[in-house]
Amino acid sequence: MSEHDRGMTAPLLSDEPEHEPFVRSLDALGRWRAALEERVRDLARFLGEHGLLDENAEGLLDSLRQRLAGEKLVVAFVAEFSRGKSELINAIFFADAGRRIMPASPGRTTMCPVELGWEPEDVPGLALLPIETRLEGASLAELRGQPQLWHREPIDVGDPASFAHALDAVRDVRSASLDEARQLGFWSDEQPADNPPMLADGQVEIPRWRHALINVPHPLLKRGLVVLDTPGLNAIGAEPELTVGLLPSAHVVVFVLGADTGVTRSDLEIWRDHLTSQALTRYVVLNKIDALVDPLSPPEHSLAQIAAQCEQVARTLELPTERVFPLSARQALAGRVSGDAVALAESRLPALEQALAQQLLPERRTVLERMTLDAMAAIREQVQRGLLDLRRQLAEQTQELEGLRGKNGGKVQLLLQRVGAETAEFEQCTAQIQALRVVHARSLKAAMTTLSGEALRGHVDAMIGEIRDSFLKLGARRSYTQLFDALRAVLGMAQHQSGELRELLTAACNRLNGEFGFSLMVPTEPDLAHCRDDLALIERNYVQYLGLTQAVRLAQPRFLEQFRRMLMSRLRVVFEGASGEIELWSRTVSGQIDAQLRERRKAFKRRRESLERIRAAAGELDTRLAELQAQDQRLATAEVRLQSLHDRVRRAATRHELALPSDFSPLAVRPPASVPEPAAAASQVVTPDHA
Ligand SMILES: Nc1nc2c(ncn2[C@@H]2O[C@H](COP(=O)(O)OP(=O)(O)OP(=O)(O)O)[C@@H](O)[C@H]2O)c(=O)[nH]1
Ligand SMILES: [Mg+2]
Repeated sequence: MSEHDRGMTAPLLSDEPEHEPFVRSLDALGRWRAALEERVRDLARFLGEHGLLDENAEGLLDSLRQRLAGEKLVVAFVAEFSRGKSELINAIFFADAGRRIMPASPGRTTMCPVELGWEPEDVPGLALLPIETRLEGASLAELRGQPQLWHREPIDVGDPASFAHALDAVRDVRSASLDEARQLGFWSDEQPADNPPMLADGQVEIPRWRHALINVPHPLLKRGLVVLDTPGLNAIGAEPELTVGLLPSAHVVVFVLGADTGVTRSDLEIWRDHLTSQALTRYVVLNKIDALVDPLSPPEHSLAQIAAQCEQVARTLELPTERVFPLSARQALAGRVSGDAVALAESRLPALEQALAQQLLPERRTVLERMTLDAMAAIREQVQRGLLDLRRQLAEQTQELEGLRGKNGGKVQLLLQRVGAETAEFEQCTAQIQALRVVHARSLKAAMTTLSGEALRGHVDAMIGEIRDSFLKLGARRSYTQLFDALRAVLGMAQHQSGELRELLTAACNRLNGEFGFSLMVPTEPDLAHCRDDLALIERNYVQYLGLTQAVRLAQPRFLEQFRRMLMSRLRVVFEGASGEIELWSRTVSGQIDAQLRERRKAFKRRRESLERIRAAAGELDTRLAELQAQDQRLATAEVRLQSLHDRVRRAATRHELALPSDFSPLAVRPPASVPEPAAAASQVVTPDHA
């Protein structure tokens, strides 16, 4: 059946998500995140309304909410040409459209990486980055922020036929002169085997686009899933960005093989060159098992053949057999579209979906849960301290006023003098605080310089220089290892500097607490161990580009430059993260000082004002005391409410019903479009918390 001859059979992207296993589990994760995000928002709003949200806690809550709401889950499909990646994506994600959405039939090769996702700020549509942008050397990440460079086409999401038609653009090619093809990286005189065939007029065919972004409000994409469809090997080789940038940042890679071809040499090359990193969660699909069915042999025969082939694949790729999924994407798509449960079961796609649902989502959840609980603990401590401080001041003031009952005007005058003297005494702290600020800023700056972008660039450029100059690129691997040793030392240095800063701050704060009655507390400096882990991960991820077999590519200035940019952008994230943590931590201390200073001054002012009012009218005393009591009551209520808001966040975070829906069955099949399915399981997973 061709792409365009099928009518609209079901609404695409209906808000009621299709209840396939993977869909349901992802949906549950999405709901869990949304519920949690809402609880965090409640808490933030409450803290804000009660003036309990200092800058630091606000930053913490903001970034937590952003990650809960916005973090993407990237699943990449990688393979040699024509193994069935696009068809597999259709079967898993777009069967509810009732037709084939991604182009996937003979001769309809995907020519550029295609990223499917949903950004609600943008309209549904297709954005295509022209291939010529490669000449400028800017990385994809940089170009994402430049909308004027992208060619845009809106998509009518209500119409699957026009949606599928728009996606045809990912197959676009154009002809180019040999020179241009060379410059764009599609023609290599050294490795002619991968070159595109030459046309009659001496030109060659190259992809028209460098990257395609498809923005559609698909139920899964709306919940933060990003699907990456990649073109075959040739294009992978020509687009270092894909392998250096996009694949390492994917959370899961699905590597597709064809049962009709087995593991070919070029399949193995892709696997070895790009997918051996231990950091990736990898699944292998042995697609097209329908091709192994021989009508003349008994079915057991082809089953045994499939099993044997899986064993073989697992051995060759050095993976456990459980990670190899034999299936037929074509049969699965057909089965889903026609509502044929038997065909879907025979396709064996549900086993892959089950594995993705069961292993992947709980993993992501654990990461987010830990992050939320950590943030809650930090905020709890800060806010609690602020509240305690406020209540203590109220108690002191109440006590002072209680002492005034039945006293005469002279006594009030005396108290006013005492407040004046105490204020003056207290204000002596400002000189000390000022001096502390100067030393603090200086030490912080030293740590920031250690971790700065310039320092990082210096190290990376030195390595690139060494590689560029090294004869036959023999020393590339060594320069690379040295770079990471140097970067580890940099992190160690920053850790040491922040330790020193903590000692300095602790001593100063203890003095302020002792002399002026502050209740300052310096939290432990951030532990940069996880940054070292990130560094190790990047090191492992990219080392494969420096082997001897890569010498030819390393010799290309364009590749080396892109490699440098990619490495810089990944390392920058780690270093900026580390320096951000140190800065935030150090701000909690200066923030505390500012806040307590402000509060204390306010308290002195309040004391003075209430005494003055009492002096003016004796009857004020009782009113004032009642006011103080009411204020304290409000704070006490806030404390209780805060506790319950916190508990709600924690409960929402640790809800463990995210397991698969109870009626999960790997053989679940989409019912025909006309039969409404109860929106059961997913909504039971996270019931709104009205506590
Ligand atoms: N028999 C059979 N053919 C399949 C199956 N899945 C895909 N195909 C066919 O294999 C060919 C390639 O499928 P695609 O999905 O376009 O493959 P791809 O990996 O995206 O290929 P490129 O975009 O060229 O890299 C098409 O003709 C599909 O119809 C399957 O499960 N069984
Ligand atoms: Mg394809």
